Amino acid sequence: MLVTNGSWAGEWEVRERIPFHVYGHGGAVLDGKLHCLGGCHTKDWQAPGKYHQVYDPAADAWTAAAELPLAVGWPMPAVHGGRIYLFGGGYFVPGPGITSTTKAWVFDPAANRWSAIRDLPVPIMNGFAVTVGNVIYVGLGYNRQGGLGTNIVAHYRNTYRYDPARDTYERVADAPELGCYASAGQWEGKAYVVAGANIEVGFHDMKDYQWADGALKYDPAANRWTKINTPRLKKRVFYLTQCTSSAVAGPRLFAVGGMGEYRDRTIVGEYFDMQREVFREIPSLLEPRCCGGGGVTGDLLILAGGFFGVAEDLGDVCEPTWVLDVSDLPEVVDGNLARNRPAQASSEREGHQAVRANDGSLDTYWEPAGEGATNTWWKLDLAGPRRLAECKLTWDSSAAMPPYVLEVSVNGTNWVAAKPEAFRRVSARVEVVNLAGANGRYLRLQFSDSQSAWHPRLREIEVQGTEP
Ligand SMILES: [Ca+2]
Repeated sequence: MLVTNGSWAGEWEVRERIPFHVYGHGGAVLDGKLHCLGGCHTKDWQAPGKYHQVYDPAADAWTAAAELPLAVGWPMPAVHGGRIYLFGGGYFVPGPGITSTTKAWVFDPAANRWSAIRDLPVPIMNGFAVTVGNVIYVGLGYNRQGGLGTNIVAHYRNTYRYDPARDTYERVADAPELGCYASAGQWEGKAYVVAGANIEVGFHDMKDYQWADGALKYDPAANRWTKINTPRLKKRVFYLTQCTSSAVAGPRLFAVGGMGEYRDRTIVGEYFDMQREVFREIPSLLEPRCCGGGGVTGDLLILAGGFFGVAEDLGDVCEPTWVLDVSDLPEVVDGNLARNRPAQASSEREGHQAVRANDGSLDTYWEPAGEGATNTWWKLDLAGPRRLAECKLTWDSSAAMPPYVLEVSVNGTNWVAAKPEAFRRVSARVEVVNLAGANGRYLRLQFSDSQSAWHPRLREIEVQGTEP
């Protein structure tokens, strides 16, 4: 949040346009190529097609593969054993409108052919499917029996284990909450789901979607789901990475773009770190965009299709393909770059020196001398250039936090302040500041409260980042 595009070695890059621009499609990566499956080609969200469009990032070229057996939107794809499995989705029924299906298929790239597999136990669209080991977990989403919000007859917490070798489903534990518009992934044998919303209401009344937060984790060994309550940087209903389990690189599960208010699409990109179970930011999108399907091939996160437009602009289906090199995202180390580094302050009360704020102990704190906090500052030298991720501040009291700014500097002379939206209160006394890949050697806190005798007591500051 300190920096925008340009400070990253990788930036979003515009690539060849998708031939049939679609939204509400599935995204699956197979053999280094992104397959965009189905989706709607016009503003009529009840008119999905059988599109099967394949993007090869090495050639920067799109080709067509065998069309889907059924024209669907919001299906659930997963990749297993060199094939794409596609579960459910919504198809158009004359009269009632778009309707969830139980149908499921497998795509064999060598034969360029789709074949039916066993039907889902219930009709599902807009849920999730993800491969873990030799099986595929599929579930959540909803059963829509017509185009209106009132035609959604069931939202699911159901989860099924599909065994590709036996072509069978087995119901496993229910998820702890509902979810749709999801990006899913696996890490170390567990499935993770970042859903855009908890429920689907019929497209236009955004406030009723129940925005999802945090993430869901399923542990097959224990047959147990867990809700992970770590907050997102921004809650989003219609992720641009929805309907995919391929937007994953190592422990990073990407949740990019979306629309959290009616027609208010976003440029915010983030990922869920499945290893550390926190959300972190990636460079912002080039334009606000939602409702796509994407995936990661090699080092590239690819976004294709989706919907543009902000505010009163109804928007339109979008054609540009965007890629981001995600191999260069900063690694967050388990450690504290601030600990015992040189610290200074505008003043120090006896026994509460500046270095007490980064001595690794919550029992000690820095406190300035005198009363009030005007012209008060605390400064840290990280002893070399660092790529910063985030900073955690533990204060002494939950009493009204003082107005202060956190600044970063490369040279100790020119300072850049973190924006207000970078600050996140995680408990009464603890704030986390998203530094999002900023480069710097020095950190400074500047206090400006001249209204009272208040003055800061900083128990500990911890800084996460990497040493280049
Ligand atoms: Ca301390």
